[in-house]
Amino acid sequence: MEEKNMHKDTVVIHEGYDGSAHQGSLAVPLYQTSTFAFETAVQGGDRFSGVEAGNIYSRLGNPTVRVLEERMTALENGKGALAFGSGMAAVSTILVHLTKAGDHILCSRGIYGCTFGLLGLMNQKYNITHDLVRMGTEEEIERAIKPETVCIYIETPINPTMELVDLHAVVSVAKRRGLRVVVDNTFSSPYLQNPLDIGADFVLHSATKYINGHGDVIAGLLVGTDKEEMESIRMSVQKDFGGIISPFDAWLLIRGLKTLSVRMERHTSNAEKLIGYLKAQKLVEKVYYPFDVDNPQFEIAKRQMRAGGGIISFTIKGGKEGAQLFMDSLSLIKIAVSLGDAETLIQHPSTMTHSVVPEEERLQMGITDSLLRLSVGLEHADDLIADLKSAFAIMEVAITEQD
Ligand code: LCS
Repeated sequence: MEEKNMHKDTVVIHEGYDGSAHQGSLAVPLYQTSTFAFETAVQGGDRFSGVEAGNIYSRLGNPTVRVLEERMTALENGKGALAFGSGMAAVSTILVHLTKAGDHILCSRGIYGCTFGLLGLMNQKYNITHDLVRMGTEEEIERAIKPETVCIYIETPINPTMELVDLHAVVSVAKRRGLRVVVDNTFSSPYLQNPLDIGADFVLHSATKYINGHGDVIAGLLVGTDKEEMESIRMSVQKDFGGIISPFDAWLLIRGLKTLSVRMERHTSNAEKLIGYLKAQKLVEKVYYPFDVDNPQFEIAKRQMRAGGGIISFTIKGGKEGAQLFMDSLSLIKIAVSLGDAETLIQHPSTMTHSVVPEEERLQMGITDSLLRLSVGLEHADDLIADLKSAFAIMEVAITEQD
């Protein structure tokens, strides 16, 4: 069977690696080296000039990193991928690649806090402006486009509100107006959503999250639809800004990625059990999850995602104090930023991941002080529900005592 016809469950394990070229090693070898010795001086020159293909220096490419990049290219149905030392290095590289001073970036109404920070920096230093807009309809997107707009940058689902952006609508406007589309696919992973199939130009990931899945690496990945363009980014912005991944971290990602499909299925089934429980709690005001039947965006979710994944957001009674008391009352579930790990994590976006966003914009994004984000892990759902249950009981007692 041709590899390109294989299922994602198989691609995550086999793509881009042939052990017979590595003494039969089943695991991808770790090339933990900064540089590569040339056989002759002429060969070194030929590698630099591109006359001969081959390794030069690990900032320009590394065999272990290359396996990860090929696997990601196949997983996102792209034509080329680049691996980075963080998700933010992937975000900054693509935005630097696509823009110049004076350009404008159109963004989804919500974006990760540090992406928001980066856009502010680009504005201050290079007069590259941006707008965060609700992209509910094609008309709404059209109206926000300026003569200097060069790209549309979106997250869907949006961190941390779980609001969706209709990828078909964005792509249709972008094609009409000649704009590039970049999608941060961190929350879905390539197992649940493939924006390039819908017509986006670039997909990126904080690989720190589901791609790795084990909470022990910070990394990023960028996948594109044009092989030559990806290679030109490798030899320009990535090489010269230098935000590359280490071979060891790439090796850990290759290891983590092997279980992506089984992990995503468990994250999703656990999340589905938890939303039922959370929606029945009187201390919970609202639950946000893409595949919840009560979600007004459920139809969009079904058009562009295979399942809802492992992140649930919800608002809790009692505002900031209520949210903090609830978090402090949990014991199995850890209070931590990041997501997509085996451990279930909870965080308070308004004081944590999105605290850099000024209050007015934060509220426009839907991030109130009572919003909590739960990254549902791989534990048994009953144990998670038991932990949530005891935290709600502690809150009930606190409320009764107050009254
Ligand atoms: N994009 C999204 C959607 C993210 O959630 C994050 C990190 C990044 C990009 C940046 O990736 P990094 O450089 O950290 O690998 N999100 C985090 C979060 O929600 N909690 O902690 C980090």
